[in-house]
Amino acid sequence: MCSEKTEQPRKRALSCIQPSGIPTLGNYLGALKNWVAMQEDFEGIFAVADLHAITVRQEPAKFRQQIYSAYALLLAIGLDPQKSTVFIQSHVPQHTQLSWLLSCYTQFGELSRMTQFKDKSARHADNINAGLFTYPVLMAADILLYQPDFVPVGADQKQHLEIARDIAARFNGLYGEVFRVPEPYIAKAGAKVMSLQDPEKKMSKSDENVNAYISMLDSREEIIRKFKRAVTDSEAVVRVAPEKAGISNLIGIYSVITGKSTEEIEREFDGCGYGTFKTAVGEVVADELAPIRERYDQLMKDKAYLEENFRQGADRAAYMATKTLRKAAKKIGFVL
Ligand code: ATP
Ligand code: LTN
Repeated sequence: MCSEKTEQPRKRALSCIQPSGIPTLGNYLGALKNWVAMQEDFEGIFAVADLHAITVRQEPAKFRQQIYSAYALLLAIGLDPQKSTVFIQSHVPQHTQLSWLLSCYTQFGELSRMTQFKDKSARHADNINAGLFTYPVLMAADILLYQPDFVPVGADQKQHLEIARDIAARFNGLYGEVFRVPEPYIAKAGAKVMSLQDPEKKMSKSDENVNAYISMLDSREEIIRKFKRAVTDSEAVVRVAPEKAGISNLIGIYSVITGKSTEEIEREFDGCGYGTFKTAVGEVVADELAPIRERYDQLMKDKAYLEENFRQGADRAAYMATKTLRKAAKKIGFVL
């Protein structure tokens, strides 16, 4: 007798990245690397969040290039557009449509508490636009449209994920089970990579100081040079400690890439100066990023291939998104 094999449906993971500049080592270790790892066991849905990026001014030609570039990078790190749905947010209009609906179920007060809004409005004081304020509602729509189980993000996005969960629960409370309430998936290692120039701040691709971050497309020489210039302390002992934020950050980076524990690293570099350690960190990072950069360069030469994939990705995404949007609209009472 042959026994019927019952396939468990795979759990869904969804995440997005803004095309607001070339992704950094922080984006890679905090988010992107996990997306690739999850793609085997999860049904992956990954997008370039271009609509989010215009909450700060973008120069049109450069912005267009950054969108292509972000999409190419997603494929270059190993996301397979046949296995996962990889698309560009603005190609699926259901995101903005659901965002409007959800904004009517989101309180002004809860949006006012978002730390990213407070930070960004301080940094862009001349352009505190409504989009910057309602950004978390669009992000909630990005997520809830696809009914994911998990959302893999860096630690800085935890608060945005909480509000998405609150909005979903509130909507479900009013109308019944419309949205799945997703869990954040924040890997312990690499969840917060800090700036190389100010280790109290997170590494950010929009930092004005290029020495503060490693871009995923930096050359080997640039990577090593930036690590050599990284701000540390004067003790010259390779160990993790709260008062040694700079060196602790470098140990964290070295640890995620090599898989070695903090203790192993402290032992390996016992008695070595910071110079030796910084060069070692630079080398492992350069080795990790080199093949990605090579694939990226090839992909950027083939716009037709990128276009074919992001169109297909958008079709697949729109199919899923339409179902959820219609369900939500019907519950509210719209005539469909
Ligand atoms: P910006 O720096 O322009 O504000 P960002 O890099 O914070 O943008 P995204 O590009 O949208 O924002 O981030 C993509 C993913 O990378 C998110 O999951 C975010 O949590 C993660 N991430 C961003 N910076 C870091 C960091 N320094 N360490 C770990 N993860 C990070
Ligand atoms: N807000 C995120 C990017 C983002 C996102 C999302 C992440 C937009 N939509 C949906 C996860 C799920 C950021 O700035 N890092």
